[in-house]
Amino acid sequence: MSLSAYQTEFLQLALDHEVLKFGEFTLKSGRKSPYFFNLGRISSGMAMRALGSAYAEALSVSGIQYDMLFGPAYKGIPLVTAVACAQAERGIDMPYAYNRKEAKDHGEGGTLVGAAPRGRVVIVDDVLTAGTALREAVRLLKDAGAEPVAAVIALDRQEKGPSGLSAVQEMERDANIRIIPLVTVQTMLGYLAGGGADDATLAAIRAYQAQYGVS
Ligand code: OMP
Repeated sequence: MSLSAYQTEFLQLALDHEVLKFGEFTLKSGRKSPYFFNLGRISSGMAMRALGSAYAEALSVSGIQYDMLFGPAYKGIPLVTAVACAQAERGIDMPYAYNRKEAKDHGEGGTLVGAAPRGRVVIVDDVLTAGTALREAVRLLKDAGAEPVAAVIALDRQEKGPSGLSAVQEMERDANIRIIPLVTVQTMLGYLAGGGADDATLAAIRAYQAQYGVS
C-alpha cells in the first residue's frame, strides 16, 4: 500500500520524537503490548506544528463535512488547538472546544471550554485501542446537544473488542462515527519493515496483532 506524503512525514516525526516505543506495556484495556505510541512526546513548537498539519491534511483528504472540532482532555487539548491553527494556515477558521476532567464551580463554570458545541463535530484524539476514550467524548458531545460525526486520530491500533468487532467497527455501528486515522498499525508495520525496527520487534508486533488485531 502506498503512503501519502503526510503519512510518511508523520511516521518519521513519530520515530524522530520517540513517540513509538518498543518493550512491554500494559494498555488501558489491560492487554500487554510490545509497542506503545505516546503522542505526548510531541512537545516542541516545530513538532506540534508538523503534527497539526498532518491532522489537517487527513481531515481535508477525508472530505468529511463538519462545523467544529473537539479535543477531549488531556491529550486532545493541545492536539485540537494545533489542528485548528493548521487549518487557519489553510484559510479555514474552524471553531473548537475541549473539556475539563473536573467541573469548575466558579468563574465560567462547567466542564466545556471554547466554542459552544453545535452541529457536526469532529473529535481530535491520539490513539484508538478499545474505543473507551472516544465513547466518552461522544457521550459528552451528545449530552451537550451536538452531533459527533467523526474522530481524527494519529493511530488506529486495529484491535478486536470482546464482541469480535474492531473498535472502529463498534464506533461506526454504535455511534455512527467515522474514524479517520493518520495511520493504522498495519501502515506503521509496513513503514517499520523498511528499517525503523529490528526483526524481533517486528515479529513481536505481528504476533500481538495476530492475537488481538482485526487484520
Ligand atoms: P482506548 O480508550 O482503549 O481506545 O485507548 C486509547 C487511549 O489509550 C489513548 O487515548 C491513550 O491514552 C492510551 N494509549 C496510548 O496512548 N498509546 C497506545 O499505544 C495505547 C494506548 C492504550 O492504553 O491503549
